[in-house]
Amino acid sequence: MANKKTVDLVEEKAALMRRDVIEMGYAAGGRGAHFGPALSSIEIVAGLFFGIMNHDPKNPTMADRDRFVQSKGHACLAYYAALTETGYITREQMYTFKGDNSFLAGHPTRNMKYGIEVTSGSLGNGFAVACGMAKAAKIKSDDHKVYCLVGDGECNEGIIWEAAMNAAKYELDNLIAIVDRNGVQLAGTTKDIMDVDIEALWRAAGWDVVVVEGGNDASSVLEALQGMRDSSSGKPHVIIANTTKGKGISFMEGSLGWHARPMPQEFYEQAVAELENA
Ligand SMILES: Cc1ncc(C[n+]2csc(CCOP(=O)(O)OP(=O)(O)O)c2C)c(N)n1
Repeated sequence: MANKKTVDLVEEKAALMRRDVIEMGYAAGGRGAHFGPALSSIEIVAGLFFGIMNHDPKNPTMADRDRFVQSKGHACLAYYAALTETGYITREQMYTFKGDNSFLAGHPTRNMKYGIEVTSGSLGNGFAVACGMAKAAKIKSDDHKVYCLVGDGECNEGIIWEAAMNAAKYELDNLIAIVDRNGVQLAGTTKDIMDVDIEALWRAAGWDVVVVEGGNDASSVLEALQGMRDSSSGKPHVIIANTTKGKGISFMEGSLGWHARPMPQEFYEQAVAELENA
């Protein structure tokens, strides 16, 4: 069981991060933002930054820090919200999202000063980089972990399986992937686009697999993350977290239309009201 104090902290931070996602995305105006993909992953990202990872916002390059790679880079609003709430970036910087000359682009761009480990956004690539980082840690006998957030649609990418098999071959048990299984991609549901049993695929690739039914429940997510962090199975680990795309905003939940788009004022006001009354 996850410690109650940690669960409470992650829930509190998750609520703040949801508000940050809405604020940043709205401030981006006509440039739009990926709302649904960020909101489904909030408890996973909050759980990592506030409950699991060894990291220090005052020392982003600390040698033994755990690494976070957001392979589903289009969901960067969740990442930037975590960087804001932990103190890697200021609120003022947060509001520059997608602005001219901002370092907070529409997909994460490596910037170690502010805790952004890996450039990502071309789906699958971040995961392959994470596998390489875990292998590098093994070579150097470093004992930090590498956590990598992947989308369920992203699991359709060939590079995922090439890298996954490689990670199993090299027994990268310092690598923990979390699949945000929200069931909705860019142009359809994951079932419609490619109806495959990803649990079986990860197992066949040689990974330890755990499925979390409550992927938007802080306690369930923390328990799974702790279990994988403490496991010494000799295999890389994957948590398949069943989540809801757009979680927390009624008109975004399960919606293809809110994968990515601008947010008109009336929707912003409704979203803020819903979060304030949650
Ligand atoms: C290699 C590559 N192909 C296509 C895209 C365009 N794209 C951006 S998000 C997305 C859907 C991703 O779906 P999923 O992994 O399920 O993540 P979710 O948005 O549901 O969180 C696609 C196809 C991309 N970023 N990279």
